[in-house]
Amino acid sequence: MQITALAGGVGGARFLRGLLDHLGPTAGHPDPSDPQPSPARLTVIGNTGDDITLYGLRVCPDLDTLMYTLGGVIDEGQGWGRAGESRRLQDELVAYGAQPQWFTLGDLDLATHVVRSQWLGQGLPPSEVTARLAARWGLPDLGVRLLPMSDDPIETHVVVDEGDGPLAMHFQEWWVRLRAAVPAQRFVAVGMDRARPAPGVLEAIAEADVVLLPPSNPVVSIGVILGVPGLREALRATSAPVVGVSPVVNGAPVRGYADACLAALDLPATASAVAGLYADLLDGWLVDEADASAGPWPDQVQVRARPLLMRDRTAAAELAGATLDLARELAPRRPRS
Ligand code: FO1
Repeated sequence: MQITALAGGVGGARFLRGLLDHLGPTAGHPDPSDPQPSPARLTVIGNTGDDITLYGLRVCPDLDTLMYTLGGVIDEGQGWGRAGESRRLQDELVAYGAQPQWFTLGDLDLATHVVRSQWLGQGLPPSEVTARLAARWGLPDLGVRLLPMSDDPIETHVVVDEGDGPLAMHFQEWWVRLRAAVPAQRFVAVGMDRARPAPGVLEAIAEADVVLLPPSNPVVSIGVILGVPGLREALRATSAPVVGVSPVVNGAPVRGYADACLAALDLPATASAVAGLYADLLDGWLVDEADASAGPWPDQVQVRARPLLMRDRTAAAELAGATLDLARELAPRRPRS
């Protein structure tokens, strides 16, 4: 079974790790003399709108969170960054007064950004750089192919008004420095109009048996991925069922500030409002048991209620299994174009 998933950072990564736990080990290397592992069973299309250049280095938080989580080296407590991290380099930067100081980069994590920036500087496209980085953490051996949504630079900016009129800032400044406490008026994906899907993205959607929307932020993660020209159309046209998991439980995001992002679209933080954002492409929708009777749901979407909180890896694997069960029930689906 070929699975394709669209994913943001922590919630998406934990769900997908649960999916791999549920699926069990890959067939491994069918031919021991061939260094190539089996073909990917899971293609993850990651959000790159959160990407930022700091100290001259390209940082890709969502791709790295996916890579570190699936590769088993994530800082579990934070949900992002490397386990066993130290901060010596950042302490030096602070001592020099280098800016910004509101974004923490650990020493081990910095190596990823240094090598990524070096390879990008040598002219490799982001999709090739991502594949090289992911290979170090064994993702191909897990049957996982990690793709950026686009090789073109796209950065999410947030327009706020702190009293002096509209001001645009990078998404990370709003999310990390301001903790989304200043209301966002709107989000602008800078570069989106000229962007194309990265190589392999449209094929992974067209050739999938199942497409999953894990519990990621519907506006600044999944919403930004869906904004890449051609991607939404590909999801409407695929014959694979598209099944999503609500990132909102009982009126609050499971993690992060999805409520502040939905408010910028004049939407409440409800599983129903999030489903509405995907209405043109969604076939199945998993909501928490607390939201079982909290529609309305988009026409033709099959809704199932399950415990959605991924308290541990077992819970995440059970949730992923329930998502696949619903997808199997709905396959094959008629394209929605
Ligand atoms: N999130 C924070 O709240 N504070 C940080 O200092 C921070 C640093 C950071 C460094 C690397 C990385 O890959 C992620 C990092 N994150 C940090 C998480 C990230 O900013 C956001 O959670 C995501 O971009 C939203 O999906």
